[in-house]
Amino acid sequence: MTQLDYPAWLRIEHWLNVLFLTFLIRSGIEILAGFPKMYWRNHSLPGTEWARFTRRKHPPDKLHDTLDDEVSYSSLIALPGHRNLGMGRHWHFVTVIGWILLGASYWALLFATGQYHRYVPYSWEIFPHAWDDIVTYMSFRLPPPLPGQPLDAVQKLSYFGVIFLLAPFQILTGAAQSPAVEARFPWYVRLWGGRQSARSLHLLGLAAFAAFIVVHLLMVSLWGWGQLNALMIFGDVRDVSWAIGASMGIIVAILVLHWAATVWSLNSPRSVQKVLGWIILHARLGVLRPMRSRQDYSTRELSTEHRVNGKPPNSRAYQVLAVHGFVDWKVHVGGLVENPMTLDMAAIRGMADTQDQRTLHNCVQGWSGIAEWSGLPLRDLVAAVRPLPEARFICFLTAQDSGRDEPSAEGGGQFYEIIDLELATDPQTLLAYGMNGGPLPIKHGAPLRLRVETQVGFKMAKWIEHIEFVSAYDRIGEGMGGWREDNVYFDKDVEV
Ligand SMILES: Nc1nc2c(c(=O)[nH]1)N[C@H]1C(S)=C(S)[C@@H](COP(=O)(O)O)O[C@H]1N2
Ligand SMILES: [Mo]
Repeated sequence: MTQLDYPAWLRIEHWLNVLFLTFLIRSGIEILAGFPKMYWRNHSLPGTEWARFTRRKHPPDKLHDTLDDEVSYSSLIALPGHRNLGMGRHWHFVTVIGWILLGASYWALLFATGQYHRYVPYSWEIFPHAWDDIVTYMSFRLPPPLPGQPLDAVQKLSYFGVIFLLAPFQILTGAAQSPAVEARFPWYVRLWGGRQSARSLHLLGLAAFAAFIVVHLLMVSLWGWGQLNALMIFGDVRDVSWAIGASMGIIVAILVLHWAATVWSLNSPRSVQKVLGWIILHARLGVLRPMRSRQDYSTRELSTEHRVNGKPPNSRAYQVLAVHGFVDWKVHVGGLVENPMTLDMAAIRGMADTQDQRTLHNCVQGWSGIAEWSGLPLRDLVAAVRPLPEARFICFLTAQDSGRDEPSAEGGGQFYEIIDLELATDPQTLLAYGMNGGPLPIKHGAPLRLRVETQVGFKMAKWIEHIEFVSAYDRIGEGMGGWREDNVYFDKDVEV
């Protein structure tokens, strides 16, 4: 049998795992702060949460908008803390790429070197053994290791569970929260009981990881802190005091990295957004961008109440046009196109047969809802205006002025969002003018809003009045690809 020693790769990966896991946990808590309420059903209906991590309540009289749900956590638990969902997402996604690569190499090496014998149980006998071990621990004694093996039965089972069940579980429930994955494989999100159930399970997975870490540290101290540190540093027990020093050094280095990531994110979020965003973008475009939305929820699954993000335009012009159901609303479509157009709503409705789709909406904050959206497929509009070869992006300008309409938001100016022209080829990318069988309500973007079903909600501009085909966006706003990207450092291409 393989000798179950502690080869260098195992020791190195152990400490890298500490680094990645702690980054994942803190950035995950930052994401939780974006919407600190947990649900089981896709609708995330107010009042049906099974857990909440905020004490804040909202006055029921004003139009409730989900931005009001975001809370601020301390940097001690969240990366970076202080209400920075955009930064939390960047750290979570960049770390998860590293963690998945680490995990894949760990599994491969476990099997290639025979080290998997340490963790994979040989027989069902292990369960009664594990029970005996638990009883022994509870009487404050240490159980014997399994014959000829380094671990006792509960330890072996716990490591097996964490490495082969819990880690994949977190990756799979994480993937079930990606709008691109949900749009392309609606059965997959159903498998987890829906979007909110996947989110809840992901949080319970975090709780299981946290419990494992606490028990692991407790066990290491019970079994011999110095000796086990020596095994994890040098692979043998000769230099216990050096090993304790070295592992303390590694832990301090990890804490310094946490501190540096926090300070960098709080002081210079734009550069974090650019650097980490660049890494994440390439992973996304390779894996998630090719996914096309194929959603068709049943009418039974529609949410009775769909949450709202963003406050409607509070201008005289908008109010006046609303009085007559926006018959005079004009949408200018231009830029790098052969055939620019100015369309009223009747012209937009007349361009093609109305397409209806029942889809799951994912807000970046974490809530979801299902609605039926009706409108003009964006690709039909694209075909009608004929973009020039230089056109690469579509910019949606809206009638909403954030400073005027949403004074609590971090930033002002006209709300706009930019998508890659390529996203218009998705058959379910829609310019919606109807919702749930009626006209599009004002709070949901009347008279015209975008639906990009493979992306997160904030890309789907509401109250659209101008559509411009452009070759670059670096000189629009802060040059990050949209209002949210400019002002709250979200990522531009949000397939997760
Ligand atoms: N003009 C404008 N469009 C917007 C927003 C906004 O604040 N202003 N919020 C976005 C976000 S974050 C989400 S989740 C969706 C919410 O759509 P709903 O309000 O119809 O649910 O709209 C998006 N479109
Ligand atoms: Mo959102």
